[in-house]
Amino acid sequence: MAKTPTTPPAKKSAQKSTPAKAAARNTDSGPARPSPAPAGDAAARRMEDVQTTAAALPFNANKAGEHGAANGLAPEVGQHVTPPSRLVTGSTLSEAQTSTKVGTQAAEGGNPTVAPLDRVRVDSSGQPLTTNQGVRIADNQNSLKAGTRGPVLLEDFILRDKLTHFDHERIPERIVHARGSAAHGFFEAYEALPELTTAAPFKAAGKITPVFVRFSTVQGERGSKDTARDVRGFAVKFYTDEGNWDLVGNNMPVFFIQDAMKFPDLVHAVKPEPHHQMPQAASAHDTFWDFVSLMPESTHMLMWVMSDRAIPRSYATMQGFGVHSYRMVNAEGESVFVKFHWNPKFGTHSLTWDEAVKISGADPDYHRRDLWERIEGGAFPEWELGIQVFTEDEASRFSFDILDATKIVPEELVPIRPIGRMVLNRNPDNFFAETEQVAFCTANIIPGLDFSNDPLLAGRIHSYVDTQITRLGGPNFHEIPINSPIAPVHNNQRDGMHRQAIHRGRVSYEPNSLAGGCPFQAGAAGQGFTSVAARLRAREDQAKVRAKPELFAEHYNQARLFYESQSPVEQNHIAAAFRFELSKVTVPAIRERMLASLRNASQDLAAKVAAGLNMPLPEPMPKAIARAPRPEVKVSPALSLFARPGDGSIAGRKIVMLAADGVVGESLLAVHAALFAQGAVPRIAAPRIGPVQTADGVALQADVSLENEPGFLFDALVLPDGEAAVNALLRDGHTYEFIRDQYRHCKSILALGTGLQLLQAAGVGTATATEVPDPGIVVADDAATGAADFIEAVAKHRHFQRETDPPMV
Ligand code: HDE
Repeated sequence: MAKTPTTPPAKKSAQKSTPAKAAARNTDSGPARPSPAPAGDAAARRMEDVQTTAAALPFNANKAGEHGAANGLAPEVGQHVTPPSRLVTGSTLSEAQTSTKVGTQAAEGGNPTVAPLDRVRVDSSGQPLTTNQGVRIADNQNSLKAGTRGPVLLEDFILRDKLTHFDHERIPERIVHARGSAAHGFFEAYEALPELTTAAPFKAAGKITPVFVRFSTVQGERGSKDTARDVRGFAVKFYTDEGNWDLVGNNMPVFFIQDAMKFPDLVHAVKPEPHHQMPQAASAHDTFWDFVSLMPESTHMLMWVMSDRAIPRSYATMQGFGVHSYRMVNAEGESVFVKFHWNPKFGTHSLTWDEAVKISGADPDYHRRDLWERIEGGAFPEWELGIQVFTEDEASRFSFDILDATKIVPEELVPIRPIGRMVLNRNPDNFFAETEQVAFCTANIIPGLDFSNDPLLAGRIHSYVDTQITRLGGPNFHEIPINSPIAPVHNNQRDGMHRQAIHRGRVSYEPNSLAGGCPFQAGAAGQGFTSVAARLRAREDQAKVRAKPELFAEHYNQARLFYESQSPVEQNHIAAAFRFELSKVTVPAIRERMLASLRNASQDLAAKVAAGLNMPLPEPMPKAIARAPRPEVKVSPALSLFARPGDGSIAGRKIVMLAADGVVGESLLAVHAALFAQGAVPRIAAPRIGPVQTADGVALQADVSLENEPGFLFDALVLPDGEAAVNALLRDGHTYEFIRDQYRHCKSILALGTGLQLLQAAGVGTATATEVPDPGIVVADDAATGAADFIEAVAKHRHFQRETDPPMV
């Protein structure tokens, strides 16, 4: 490559006029035959070099190969040549003029819009306030007026700069998944997977790929509560060195519907009802149950949504799923189907319904705060990525269709192979710039992966890109820093709202000869993305149809599988959730229809729900399939939340320790230290924040008051020793709520010494309803033993042995 000119072109007056020089100074027409460029004349040199470059590509050598099926399998690399000088690809000779604004010229083959986010991070330490134009603001307190009591002047460009920007600070919220929180982290591959895929993240053992992950609820608006009963979004953007891959999944492995055609109907049904915009972030209303009771394919998903999976304790304690079948493709072009699973290191843990409802009032940001605090505190959320791999032949023998997003592939049928881990270890610097502006698109896929023909996925491939165009104001949302890949970006897309990249040169089309053919198509040899060519076998001919495969008509086998695979506690919770939701419905016919459908999934569940609603059981709903195929798996223990208790640690758990004047400080602080040492977050709560007078003179500060953080916000409770403190706490009604809520929500309680009196006064026994000692209630005089037993109890998360319906306490 020839050297770039660094000196400005010589001044006109000093030049000797020649026809070549004169021709090179015009932007239209040109000589019949180019004359050799006189030495030192950049314009003439450019003209000659452009001619040389264009002449090196006398015809489109790729044209012939573009035709026929072979191209589909292995498209050619686009023809290209290296021009004799960079003058050829420049926009203007005047790029040799530099300034502190224009800089110099684009680095060869460069695109700094894909550089690390530091390029746009701003820090204002030690800096004066300015307008958006960089003009320093002398007075940020007063608008400009005609006299101190006079009208404000239109000329006040500083006020207008500030207000105008403020007036436009909001963008449309996501139509679904509006409420969410996100974090940065990394994915680390356990091993290379060459037999399965060429996808960049899986190319070598230990390979690190940066990720940005956003969790969300589906139904609620951007400011809605975190603990609604809802599906959670689990969207992962992998910034791979071969382009961005977005695995936009949920915390449940199935979905309500089978075809994208029904998505707007589903969302209209579940969102607040359009006439009065109620209820917010809740499925417990007529339109949702009207719709799903007429859509039996939703039944399986309803089981998941009515289970405790819909009220996770933390984003860090829920699974994630890719939901659809995807493909992995190896270097030979061979492909297999895969299902993606994220399994949390901290285990799968949920809230109880009563707790979720209360938390939504006291802390609507419960999950957002939890994610933030875990990362700030170093208890980094972590998941293992696993895949289920199966071929089309294997899939053809399954009792369900792998293109049906209302079906799982049971782990007992196809085991999960762990292939890497993901750790979230960095909070965003700015919620709007990162979490709000991140644009996940299922269309973002990389070589080595491909879509399946799932008709729901097909709609998503369109919808996500489309939605960002309105949400983020135009087609250049990929240039917003959080969305830009780390892989180089070079193409001929130009213009549009808010364009950031400044492209050098005049060529924005392909094929071209004027830029030496660049950027050229990568072809198969250049690791370009190629779609899997294989067509799925179908029984009917491949005519254009609006139809579903026959097996999509089987709606209940896996709803039953899910219910039958739950522990009795979880089954009770599912029944209670259906009871609650359907009791909120105002139209009896809808309740009845839903019960009729549930009978096809589980007689037991239908009977429990009917009893809960004080209703007789209706006749089962007619089924869409005459003879349902026999499922290969009847019970899948892996579907129970209890199947994945996690690493058994209590890291990240929030534990409240009650205190009041007269408390024994030493034992409380000993337990505090023991909990902290295990990575938990203990907090001392007293009637008022601030210093607490201890009986033993130990210095103690309450950082929480009984009124500002109610007990149900914590994972466990410690009741203190100390006669005077106990008496003081007994005079405060909050104390009883703390204890009863902890007890009702089946959490662990430690009573130190006289603290036992608090338990008794709150009407909480140390035995379960069946008179078996309650392992979640630890009574101890000695802080060290008490702490050890308590930590063990907290690690169990919940003690459902004590649960009754209705609650006794
Ligand atoms: Fe989405 N979905 N979806 N979805 N979805 C959106 O895209 C859509 C579906 C999921 O944190 C929207 O950027 C259609 C299944 C997540 O920013 C929108 C269909 C699954 C997120 C959209 C589905 C999801 C979204 C709204 C049926 C689980 C949040 C804003 C064909 C596998 C991503 C946006 C984030 C967001 C469309 C079904 C998960 C409107 C048309 C199935 C996690 O484009």
